[in-house]
Parts: sequence; C-alpha cells; structure tokens
Amino acid sequence: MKRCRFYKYFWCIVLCMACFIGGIAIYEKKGSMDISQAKTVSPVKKYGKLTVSGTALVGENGKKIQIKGVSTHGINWYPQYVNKKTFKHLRDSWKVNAVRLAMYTEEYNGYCSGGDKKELKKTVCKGVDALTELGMYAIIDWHILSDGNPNTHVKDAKKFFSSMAKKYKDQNNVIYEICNEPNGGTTWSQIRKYAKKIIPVIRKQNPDAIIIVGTPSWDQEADKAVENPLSYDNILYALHFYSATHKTDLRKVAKEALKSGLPLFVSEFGICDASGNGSVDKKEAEKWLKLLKKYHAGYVIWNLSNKDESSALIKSDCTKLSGWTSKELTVEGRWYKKW
Ligand code: IDC
Repeated sequence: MKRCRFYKYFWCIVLCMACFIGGIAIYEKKGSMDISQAKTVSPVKKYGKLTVSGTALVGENGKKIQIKGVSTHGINWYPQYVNKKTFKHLRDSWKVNAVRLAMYTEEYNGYCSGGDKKELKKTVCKGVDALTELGMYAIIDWHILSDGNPNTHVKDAKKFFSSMAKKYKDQNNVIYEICNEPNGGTTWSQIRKYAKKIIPVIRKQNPDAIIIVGTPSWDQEADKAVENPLSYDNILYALHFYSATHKTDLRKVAKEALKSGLPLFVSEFGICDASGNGSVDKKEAEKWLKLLKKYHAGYVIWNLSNKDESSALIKSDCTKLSGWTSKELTVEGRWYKKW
C-alpha cells in the first residue's frame, strides 16, 4: 500500500517536472521567434511616412528615427551597385535604413551634360523600386557639383522632380534632395530662389514629401539657413563633412544650427579628406556622429563603389556587389559597418 502511494507521488513529480521543462522550452522558442521576427521588420514598415519635428524625423508610430544611410557613387559611373541584392545586404548586415541615389548633373555623362537621360532615370527608378521592396528609405539626389549654382539647370530639375514625384506620389519612403552642394559663390538667396521653384513641383504631387535643401559653400553654411529658413514644413537642410578636413570649426556651425532647432541632415560625409581621398580621421568622425545622435540628425556615408579612393567603401580589387567580407572593405567601409 505504502509502495503504491510512493509510485503515485513519484509519477506526479515526474509529470510536473516534464510540464515545467516543456513550458520553458516553448517559452524560449517563442522568445527567439519574436527576436528573429523583429529582425525582419523593415524600417519603412516600422516607421512609415516621416515628418520633420524639431531637428528629428518622426515616424507614423510617433517615434524618432535617425537615418543611417549609404550613398551610391555617381550612378552615372557605378550603376552596378543599384540593385536589390546590394541594398538588402546593406540593410541586413550593415543595419542601414536608407540609400541615397546620387545622380551627377554636370560631370561626365551627367544628366544635363550629355548623359542618357532615359537610362539615368531608369537607374534611379530601379533603385527606388528595390528600396521600396526592401522597406528602406530612398533619397533621390540631384547631384550638382561643377555646375555650382542649382539655377544653372533649373528647367531640367523641374522636369525631373515633377516626373519622380508623380511616379512616387503615393509612396511613403521617397525623400528628395534637390541640389547636392551649391558652390562657386552661390548665395543662400539664390538657393532659396531655386528651392521655391522646385519644392512646389514636388509638393503638387506629394504635399508632405520630405525635401533636403543644400546650403552654400558645399553644404557648409547652415548658419545662413538659420538666419532665413524656408517657409515650408518637412524641410531638411544639408550639411556635409569630411572628417579629415572638417573638424571643430564646421562642427561649431552644425552645433549652433542644431541648438537653434534647424533640422540638419548630413546627406553626405566621409572619414577622409574633402577630395574623397587621402588619410582618414576616425576620431573626428566619431565626434561628428555623436553630435548628430544627440539631435537625432541623420547621416549618409559617401560612397558605395570600389573606386580606388579612401571614400569608397569597397576595395578596388573586389568586384563583388554584396556580401563583402571585412577584408574586402576599405578602412572607411569597415569602420562604418562596425559603427
Ligand atoms: C567625388 C568622388 C570622385 C569623383 C568626384 C567628381 O569621390 O570619385 O571623381 O567626386 O568630381 C563632395 C561631392 C562628391 C565628391 C566628394 C569627394 O558631393 O561628389 O565625390 N565630395 O570629393 N563634396 C565633398 C566631397
């Protein structure tokens, strides 16, 4: 009789233990599923349409998002990197949430200097469509440089942005950068004049689109925009730095602008010198990124190519378009991925 009761308790205890262990296993499995599922939630799925609020971008979920992106080199010269597999690798392995599609306007094969307009537009659209499928933000960059003053090609710009905005008017992931780096003495009032022509063209299609506007002297005079900002919502003002050249002085301009509440956006930066080449300065770059983090201001690194220059992310002897090992990345590439 006693022996019988002992067995009854024994099996009861075994059953309880089995339930307990099984419960833990199910809980852990569920937990790990949640983690892996969280990984596959794309940036656009999570944040949706963005609006500018103070110095930050805010998603539909009410949360701030800091754009951490990669810029292509000129798609006029390196179109091979504009594809879904490359961008997917950047999203999943580098945790990049945006890609800037840089289209030169005046340089060799530029959109306004003899380049194949149809082909260039096709490449931009291929990039936007790939990013849309991946749930990433797309920045369409009208990459003026040697043209200096954006008014030089204002007619072309109007047509280009009108057709892009028409095509993407119902999308929540497209950001328009209307002039890369005004330079050559172009004043803020000339940039404003240009912006007032282009912004309405985009906003006619998409009334709340996020638009990035360049500032004088290669996007370094944010103070001019602080003095006389544009009277539109959802505008970001560009500031560019190359950390081996631009240090405390330019950072002071950025800091003052951010402190005053100007929504700055670093649509291009490098950790080398302003030529896109030369030695790198990681320490200065980290000081920059810490400042930007404090204000939730986004940044995009230059450049996605294997050109033989320090600002390229991929080594020149590597022709792979994704899945780069750290040995196949340049110093800048390795640093950014790690950061
Ligand atoms: C550089 C490229 C280089 C190319 C040159 C064309 O890295 O390969 O030959 O443009 O003129 C910028 C510009 C960006 C520059 C980059 C580096 O926006 O187009 O790219 N830079 O010089 N502003 C500051 C630096």
